[in-house]
Amino acid sequence: MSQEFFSEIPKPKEFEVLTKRIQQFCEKHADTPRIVLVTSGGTTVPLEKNTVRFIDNFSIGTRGSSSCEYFLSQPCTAVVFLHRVNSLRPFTRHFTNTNFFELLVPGDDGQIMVSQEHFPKVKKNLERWSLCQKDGSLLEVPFTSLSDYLWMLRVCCEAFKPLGSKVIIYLAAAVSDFYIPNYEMAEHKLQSSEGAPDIQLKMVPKMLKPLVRDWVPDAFVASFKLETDDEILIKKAKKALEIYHHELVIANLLQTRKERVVFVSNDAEEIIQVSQEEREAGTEIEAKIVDRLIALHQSFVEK
Ligand code: 9Z3
Repeated sequence: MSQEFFSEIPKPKEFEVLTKRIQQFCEKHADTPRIVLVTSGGTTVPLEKNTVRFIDNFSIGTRGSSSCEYFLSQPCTAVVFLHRVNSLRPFTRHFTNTNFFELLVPGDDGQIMVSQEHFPKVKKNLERWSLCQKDGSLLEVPFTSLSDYLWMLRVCCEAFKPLGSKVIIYLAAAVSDFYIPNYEMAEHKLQSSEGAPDIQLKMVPKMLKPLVRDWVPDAFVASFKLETDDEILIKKAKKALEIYHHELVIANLLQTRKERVVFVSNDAEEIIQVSQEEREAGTEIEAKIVDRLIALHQSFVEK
């Protein structure tokens, strides 16, 4: 089924280049004790092949980019960060609400310096980012559309397969459930003069199935379940575990996703939360999520 589906969706423009980079990253990290794939941000569903309009969702990649940082702060860990273009990225995410020029001050001798106010934060994040560049522990892979995302997800997983149980797949991206197949998509911009388009969306097959069963059968797979209705959240998380047989579903509500998640596994339901005071003191829920996940992965590997 998934094979057939892939033949209906276009490959990303830079497919070969990105695939090579991912394969080289995996070769380089063949002996690194822990390898993580973090997916982040929302996927677009284009309405035209020469895309002017597309369907999108709310996700800006806070969960993915911050989790990525916390994974990288663990010892002996390398991360592939599969992210939506222009969504939040590790280390630079701390500056997205700051006007770029406010970070800088012109010096007397024509030099440009970082403002005193922002200096500690810039220094800290620049140092952490530079370290990742130097030791090659972070590979950032961009996507925009649903089809880009699915192709690159499969490539990443297939490259990770030989690395076995030391792999963590952390699926935080908000992925569309609907798409327009290539053969039904207009070539050029839809014309308003022709009236409102009658577009029939199709269901995207659930990729978690081939992912868990075929692409990375030995990896620790953590998917996220997002709902807006508290009544059905845990039920649906359990259902996902039953169907896909992976290790963990992290259940979150749109409205409270920054304060509370529930780790749903075969033998437990565990609430992870940050209090108002903790948040005000700068604790992010992703720090706790990643800490707990690392512990679960450790016992998974030992088993
Ligand atoms: C999540 O549930 C993430 O936690 C969020 C993070 C997308 C809510 P932000 O980017 O948001 O920090 O603003 N991701 C998974 C969402 C999803 O598409 N899950 C599918 C589902 O619920 C299953 S894989 O059916």
